[in-house]
Amino acid sequence: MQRRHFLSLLAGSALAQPSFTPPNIVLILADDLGATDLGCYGSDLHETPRIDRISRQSLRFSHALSPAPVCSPTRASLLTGKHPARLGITIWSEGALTPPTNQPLLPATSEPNLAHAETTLAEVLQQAGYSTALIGKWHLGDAGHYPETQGFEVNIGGTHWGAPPTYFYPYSGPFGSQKELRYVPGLAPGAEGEYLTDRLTTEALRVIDAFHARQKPFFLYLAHHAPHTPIEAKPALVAKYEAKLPKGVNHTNAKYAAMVESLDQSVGRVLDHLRIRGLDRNTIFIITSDNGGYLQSGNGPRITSNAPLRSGKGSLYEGGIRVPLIINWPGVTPVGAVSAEPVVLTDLFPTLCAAAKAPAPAGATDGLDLLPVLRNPAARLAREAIHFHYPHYYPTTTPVSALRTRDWKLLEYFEDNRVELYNLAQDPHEKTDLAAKNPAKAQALRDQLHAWRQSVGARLPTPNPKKP
Ligand SMILES: [Ca+2]
Repeated sequence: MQRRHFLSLLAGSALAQPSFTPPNIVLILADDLGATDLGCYGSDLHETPRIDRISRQSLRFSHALSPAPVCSPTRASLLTGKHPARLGITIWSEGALTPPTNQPLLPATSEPNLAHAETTLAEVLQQAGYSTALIGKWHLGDAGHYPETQGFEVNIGGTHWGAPPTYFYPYSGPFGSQKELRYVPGLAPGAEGEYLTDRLTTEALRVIDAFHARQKPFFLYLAHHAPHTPIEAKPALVAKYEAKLPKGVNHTNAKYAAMVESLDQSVGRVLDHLRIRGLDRNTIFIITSDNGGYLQSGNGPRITSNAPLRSGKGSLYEGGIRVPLIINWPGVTPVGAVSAEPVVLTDLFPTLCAAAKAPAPAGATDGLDLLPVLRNPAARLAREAIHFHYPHYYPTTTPVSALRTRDWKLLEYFEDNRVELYNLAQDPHEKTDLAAKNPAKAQALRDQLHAWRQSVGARLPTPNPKKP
C-alpha cells in the first residue's frame, strides 16, 4: 500500500514536470547592420517586411548594445560570455596585426586569435548534445583558430577574413589595397550571378535538414557578411531602390538598401523552413548585429546612417554600439513586445546556456541571463553599468573607454584624458556634454570605469615616442 502510494507520487511529479526538450538555437548575426537599418527599427528607405513580421511576433530590444564597436571583439564576447577587454581582443584580427604608428598614441595590443583555452557557446552546447554549425563570417583568428577548433562541427565560409572580396559567385578575387586573394571556402560550385547572402541561406537550410534528421537539438550560427562592405547587391533590387529613393531621407544608399533587403529575404527563408519542418515551436530565433552601422568608406558615398543616434561603427557613441536585437522564443517571449532595458550581446551566452540547461563554464561572467526580461519586457536587470573599451583608432574615434548606465554615459578619451558625460534619459542623442557642469557625477563614473578596467585587466594605449 505504502509502496503504491509512493509510486503514484512519482508518477504525479513526472506529470507535473514534463521532460525537457532542449530548444534549437538559430542565431543570425548581421555584419555592420545599424540601429535604424531595419523597417521595424525606423529605416525610412530599407524594406524588411519579413524581419518586421517576426519582430511583431517576438520581443524586440530598443536598447541592445554590442560589446564593441567593431567585428571581432563582439564576436569573441558573444561566443564566450566574456568582455572583449577581458579576452584581450579589442580590435578586429587584421587590425591587431598591423597597428598604426603614426598617431599620438600607440594602440593597446590586441590578440588576433581567440585562444583555444576559451570555452565557446558552441562547445558548451556540443557538450550538451547539440549539433553545431557556423555559416558565414568567423573572423576570430588564423587557420589554426577556425570554428572547427571552437566547437563547430560544420564550418561553411568561416575564415580569418572579415569580408568577402565580392558578394557574387565565385566569391573570389583580389581584396583591398594589397590585392590579397580571398575566397569563401566550403561551398560547392554555384552559378553565375549567384549572390552570397542567398547562397549562405541555402547552405543554412541544408544544414538544418541534416541536423534535424539526427533528432538532436542544433545550434546554427548564421553569421551573414551582409551588409558589410563591399557594397554590392542584386541588380533588380538596386534598381528598385534607385527608382524609389525619396528626397530628404536618412538612408540614401540604394545598393546598401538592397543588401539589407537580401538579408531580410534570408531571414524569411530560414523562418519559413523552420515552420515547414515543424521546428519553429521549439527554436529560439535571434537576429542581431555585431556593431553599429558603417557610415562611409573614405571619401565614398554614404553607406548608412544611424541617426538620430550619434556617429557609427568604431565609435562608442550610441551609433557605434546600438544594434537591432529581436528574440523569438515560443512560450517565453511575449508577442510584439518591446523592451527598453539596456542589454549587451555578451548576455546571449549565459542566456542560451541556461535555455539549453547546459552549465556555463566558470569565468564566463560578463553577461547576464536575460530570461527575466524575455519573460517580462518591463523587468529590470540587476546591473549597474555596461562597459566598453576601444583603445584603438578608427575614422570615427580616437582611443576611448566608456561606461553606460541606464541613464548616464561617460566616455574617456585616452589622447588627452578628456571625459564626456551625457544624460541619456534627457539627451539620448549625446548632444550636450555635461562633464564640466556636473564634475562630481563625471568623477564618480570615471572612478567606476577605472576600477572596472583594472578588474578585467584592460590593456591601455601608450604614448607614441615618435609623436611627442
Ligand atoms: Ca562588423
